[in-house]
Amino acid sequence: CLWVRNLRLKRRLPGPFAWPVVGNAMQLGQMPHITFAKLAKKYGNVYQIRLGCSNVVVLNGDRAIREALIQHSTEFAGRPNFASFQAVSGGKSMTFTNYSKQWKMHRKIAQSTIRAFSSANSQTKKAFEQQIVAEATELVEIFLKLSAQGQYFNPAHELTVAAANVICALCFGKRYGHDDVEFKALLQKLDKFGETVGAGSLVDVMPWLQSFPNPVRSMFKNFKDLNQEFFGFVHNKVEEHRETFDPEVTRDMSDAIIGVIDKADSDNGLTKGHTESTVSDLIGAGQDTVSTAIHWILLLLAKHPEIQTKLHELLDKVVGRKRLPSVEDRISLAYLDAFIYETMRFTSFVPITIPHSTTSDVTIEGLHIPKDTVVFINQWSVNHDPLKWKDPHIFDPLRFLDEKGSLDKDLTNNVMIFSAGKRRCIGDQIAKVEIFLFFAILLHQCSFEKSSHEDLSLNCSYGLTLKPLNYKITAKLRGELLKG
Ligand code: HEM
Ligand code: HJJ
Repeated sequence: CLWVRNLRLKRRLPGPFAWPVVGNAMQLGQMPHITFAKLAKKYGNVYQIRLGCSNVVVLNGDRAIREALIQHSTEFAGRPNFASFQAVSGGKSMTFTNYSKQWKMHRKIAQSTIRAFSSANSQTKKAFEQQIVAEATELVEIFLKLSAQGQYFNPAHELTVAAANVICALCFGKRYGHDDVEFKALLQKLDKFGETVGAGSLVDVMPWLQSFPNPVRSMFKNFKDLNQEFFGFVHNKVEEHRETFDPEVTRDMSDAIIGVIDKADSDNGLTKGHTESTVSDLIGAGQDTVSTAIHWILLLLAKHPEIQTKLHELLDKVVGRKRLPSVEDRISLAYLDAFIYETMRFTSFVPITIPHSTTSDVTIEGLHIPKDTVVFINQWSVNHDPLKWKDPHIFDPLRFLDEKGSLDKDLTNNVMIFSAGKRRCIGDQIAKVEIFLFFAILLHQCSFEKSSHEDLSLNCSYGLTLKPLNYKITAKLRGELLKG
């Protein structure tokens, strides 16, 4: 009977030949998501590779990924027990923790905290938007300073500070100046976070590399150090909040989380360390993703001046020159949203999700995957599937607009960058508001240009997020400077 079952279920997973010791690690290349999409053409959308001592199943394309993450949501909701994941937030991160009853509780708390401070009522909504406007207008001034006498600059650091300030204002009720050297240095170190936890990183799959000096071991040591420093920073801030905590007055997200985790009467297993870890997950995610999105937007604006001109004309028609754009203008600015969706699709700047693992045996597209298998979800392959998108390699925001100039919701829903299912991003709503407002205000106030003798390249560094490599632009003020 067992024998019959094995015959029926165990169609071996397809995949490339794996070398002894390293497996397929040497074949991943600079951009693993592109290699994975190429392998899918040969082996199908579900196949297995070997990285060091881990078997990894790679899922590609809309159908296989949705079958896994939505139809089999619980089976694919796990995270692998990687050593690097243990180094994040004192091992108590919600994001880097395997599926469990306690994790479900933790995620609910993080989700409802985000909702409470961004969209729960008109007052929190307004305060959140106001914070973004303040950061965006300050960013405009800084960009104009950096562009004095037609100079060219790289916006990366200023964008991280601006995005970090929005999420720090929500979490701590405090923002940091662009000239705060300690804060800037901390953020600069965090820049390397994604290289270690991104899919295909060798830190977790070749444990023997930890026993003698080599680049992978230094990467892991740096990763542990930066997490300790960042967690220490968040811990100090949360401690200050504990000392001045008043159950009657919830000042910010830290207070709210202290209120539900530190002071919980139910025995949910969550401890004080989970309070800090919730805050560091939110700040870590909030500064990295939103700044990367705007970084790509500025690069693509400078690369496509004809599109930028159209966007300027639209902003001047809908908003005028007497006030700044606001979220209320969003429905009339569908072309801006189309540009944002096309940036997310085209760059797929989170090309592969955070690694998943299976929580039990599961069958996908007729293929059996055992419990505790590492799973990579290739979002890039969904966004570049030629059967789904016409000329996927071409940047064209208009693909998202219908004849009436409205956003085509069926199409925008097909862009996969926030993942799907039980591990779907919980910051997608605030991210979209932030990106829209930053983009609209920067563009309303400035035009962005590349240097005439330089063709902007789309080269980027690989990690959890893809970041553009050192390009330079200049900002020119359009008309009068407005304040938030
Ligand atoms: C997880 C994308 C912004 C909080 C994720 C994941 C992706 C993602 C791909 C992994 C999902 C998976 O493993 O299947 C993005 C993108 C963003 C963005 C593209 C911006 C454009 C944010 C923001 C926050 C946030 C602003 C919060 C302030 C989280 C959290 C998780 C997560 C807490 C972990 C969920 C879990 O493991 O259960 N995000 N994110 N994200 N994101 Fe985002
Ligand atoms: C981080 C980027 C970090 C933590 C956690 C503790 C919630 C980036 C994508 C999704 C976000 C998923 C989450 C990550 C939180 C980051 C992340 C970074 C420091 C952190 C795709 O992860 O630059 O620094 O400290």
